[in-house]
This record gives sequence, structure tokens and C-alpha cells, in this order.
Amino acid sequence: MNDKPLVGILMGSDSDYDIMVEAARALQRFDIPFEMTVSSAHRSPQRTAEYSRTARQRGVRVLIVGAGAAAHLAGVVAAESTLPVIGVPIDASALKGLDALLATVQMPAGIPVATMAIGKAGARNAGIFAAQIIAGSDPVMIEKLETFKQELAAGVEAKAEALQE
Ligand code: RP5
Repeated sequence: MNDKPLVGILMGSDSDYDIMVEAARALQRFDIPFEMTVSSAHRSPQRTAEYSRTARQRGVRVLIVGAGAAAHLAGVVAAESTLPVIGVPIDASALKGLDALLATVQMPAGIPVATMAIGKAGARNAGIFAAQIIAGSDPVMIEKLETFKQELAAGVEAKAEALQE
């Protein structure tokens, strides 16, 4: 396995870490190397632009971007990069993540952000979705994705059986 990061996980603040670590855990499940850092669309716009512009040349193939409140980060990253950007809205304000969801998903035509659910489920799905993008037609990765789906189904079977006992 190439240890160079294939996925970049970016979050608007270190306060987003407990959510965004779910994306990292999902990538670890598929043995996909990643990098993780903090940058803000509003507080550190130059750092955000620099990170976004250089990600592809560093070998990164997918960007996962999480932010809360006025969550412009994923959109700004998508504006600066030709990599696919997966957005994770985070519950970080009185509006419980609805603000971040709308800010992340309502992109103007031409600058797509693949927006996940609010919070931990969204972050986990972002990691899985990144794995699906990276898998392409690689049989080893496809096998890992199929095994993962089988494990999900087996988990439901086990819960159904437990209910019958
Ligand atoms: C957003 O504001 C961040 O992504 C975070 O979710 C939220 C609050 O940031 P902190 O004030 O905790 O740094 O930009």
C-alpha cells in the first residue's frame, strides 16, 4: 500500500474533530492513507486556498471537508480544486447543523460539493464514499467494499435474531 495520503480531511476548527474522526475511521477500515488538518474559510482563507490548490499535486485524490455554522469551507475548497469534494455539515450552532447543511449543499452550478448528512453519520459516509471513489475498478478495493456491505447485513441479521430470543 502506498503510504502517501490519497484522501485529505479538512475541518474548519479543531472543535470539529470528534465528528470528522469518523471519516478517518472509515478510511482506516479500507486501508486508505489520509491526512487530516484544520483550516477555516473565514479565519485562514489563504491557508485554505493553499491547501486546496496543492492537494492534487501531493497525490490526494478526494477531499473530505467538514464545517459547522456558516459552513462555506467545502464550497471554497471546491472552488480552488479540481478534486472531488465531499462536504460534511456539522452541528456547531443554535441551528443544530441545518445552517451548515444548507451552506454546504446549496452550491451554485459549476462547483459541486457532494454533501453528506449532518454529523457523525455524514462523516462516516464521507469516508466510505471516498473509498468508493478511490476504488474505481481496483478488484482488491472492490472486494473490501463488498465485505463491508456483507458485514452491515450480518449486523442486521444478528440484531433480528437477538430480538427473537
Ligand atoms: C466553523 O465554526 C467550524 O467549522 C466550527 O464547526 C464552528 C465553530 O468553530 P470554533 O469557534 O469552535 O473554532 O467555522
